[in-house]
Amino acid sequence: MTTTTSSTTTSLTNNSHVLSWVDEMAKLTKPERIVWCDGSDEENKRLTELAVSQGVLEPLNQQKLPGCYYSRSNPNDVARVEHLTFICTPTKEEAGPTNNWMAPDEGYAKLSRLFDGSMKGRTMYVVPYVMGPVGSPMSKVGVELTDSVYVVLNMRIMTRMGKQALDHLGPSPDFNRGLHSTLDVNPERRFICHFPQDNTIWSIGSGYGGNVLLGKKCLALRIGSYLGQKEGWLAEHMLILGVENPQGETFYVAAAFPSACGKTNFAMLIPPAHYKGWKVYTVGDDIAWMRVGEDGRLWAINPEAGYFGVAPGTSLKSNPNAMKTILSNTLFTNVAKTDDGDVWWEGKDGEPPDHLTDWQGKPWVKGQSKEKAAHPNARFTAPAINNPALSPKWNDPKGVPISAIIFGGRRATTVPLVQEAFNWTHGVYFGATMGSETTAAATGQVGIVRRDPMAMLPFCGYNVGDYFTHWLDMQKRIPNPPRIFMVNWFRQSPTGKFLWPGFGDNMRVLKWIIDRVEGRVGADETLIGLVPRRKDFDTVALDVSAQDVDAAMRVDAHEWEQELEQQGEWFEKVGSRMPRTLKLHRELLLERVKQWTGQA
Ligand code: OXD
Ligand code: MN
Repeated sequence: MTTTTSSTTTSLTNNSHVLSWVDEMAKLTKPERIVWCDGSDEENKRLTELAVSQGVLEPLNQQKLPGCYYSRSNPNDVARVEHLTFICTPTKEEAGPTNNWMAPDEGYAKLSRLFDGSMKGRTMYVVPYVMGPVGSPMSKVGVELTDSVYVVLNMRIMTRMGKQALDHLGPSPDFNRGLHSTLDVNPERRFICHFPQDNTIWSIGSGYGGNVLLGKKCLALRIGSYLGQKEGWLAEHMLILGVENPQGETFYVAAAFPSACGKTNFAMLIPPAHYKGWKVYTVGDDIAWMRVGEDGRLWAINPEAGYFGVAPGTSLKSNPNAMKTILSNTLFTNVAKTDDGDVWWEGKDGEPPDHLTDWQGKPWVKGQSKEKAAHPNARFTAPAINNPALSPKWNDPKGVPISAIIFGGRRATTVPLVQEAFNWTHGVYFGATMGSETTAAATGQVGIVRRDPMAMLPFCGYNVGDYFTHWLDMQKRIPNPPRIFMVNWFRQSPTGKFLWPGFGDNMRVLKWIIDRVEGRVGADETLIGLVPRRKDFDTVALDVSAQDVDAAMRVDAHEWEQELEQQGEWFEKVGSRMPRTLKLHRELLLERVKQWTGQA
């Protein structure tokens, strides 16, 4: 071997645990050189220029979009790969029925064979990063070793990266060990393996964000949820927002929605015009880490420092704050490009230009090209500090106190626009049974519900039954718990029309939730939860008929009978670790519903 591997020592840290691990991984992957990332502006400039010279990034129009660059991924590598994502725990039972499992020895052996020499002739970047505000006791450090300059530049936006992370870590061995190589970007040699017991992630064969920005889904959710269970806190797939009322009081809410259900839009919501003096602030758009504070409330931080958002559908109508956020220092992946170096995607404002270069680099002509110009999962990676609605507390090491937790699926039927849980157990039940309908047009089975508990189906790093138990147990730790709500923006009429307009009008639902938290309004008790009394629900200047609002809010006992039966099938799938409390809770609800419909 004739590599000119540079020294694994660095002036950035003398943490012996970091140094010896980097050394060990370099011996395995055999890079030509090792570059330690300090996170400086100078480094960002240098690496951006390098990425441009290598064709990894293309500069966009710097007058219109200063500091913005464009990247195209391999067409075989455009999304997270759930079937190639593994939880490597000593037993299969620990990973549970919703995860792919591999034994740790097998995982290390299999991936070592692939990583062996995978960085020959390449640079290994050492990327130290903090998830969460620097100096916060709620934050965690990771170090990602990667041979992708694209990953480094994205990590710089998405995390607090560089020397600050090594300073935060000090001499401690407590950091996540992330190893990533793009190898030859071949789905046959692509694996995303998590070793929760070792706080380690090995990802190979992909260059796509969710698989390779290891701080995000891999550390902040999969490993994070495991650490949360062990250490008594919650790592959740939730946005965090603050709502300020005209009196200047701010209430913070955390909300879980499945991927691609508009979390970024909700986190950046602009209230309707008549909400004078109200303001919504973004703390985070994807992930919340929540711990009990000294005051007995649940406090949340957003572990991320940027947004890795879906571009298609983002417009001045759907999300004006996002459109402002992505005007500078943003990386775009797999969107389309205009002839003057601007970006475009389906659902952006206005008519598509006559001519574009599509996400695969091919010419795209309006009215002629059949394929979409941007990939449906095209992304922007944008710094949080660009967001005009960014909360002044987003970087607060204490986090923000959570008054309400919202769960929301994408349901065409059954689930009302909003309901409040009777108690903590019922709220956990909301989360555990959350789901979205598949259209399943190909098989004709419309209305099959894919359960996505707490929106964590692809992200829970341990047995989902134990995860439910952990949620139930958290009640003991939280003397002043948040109230729990369930929302559904996606209910449809029998003819398939959406009953609720969503977007900014979701403020009306948020207002009711805040009113409940403050004890300002009562609620009607139904068999399955507490729903708004019409007089308390704001419909001023709402462009929807009263009948449609009623239909969106309706609780139909017959629909619920079917729903509760189906929830039983889901609980069966969870298997032996499904908490008895939630099973009994389902039986109780079902029994009452059956009494109502006359079936009992
Ligand atoms: C995401 C996801 O990218 O949930 O945030 O898939
Ligand atoms: Mn997400």
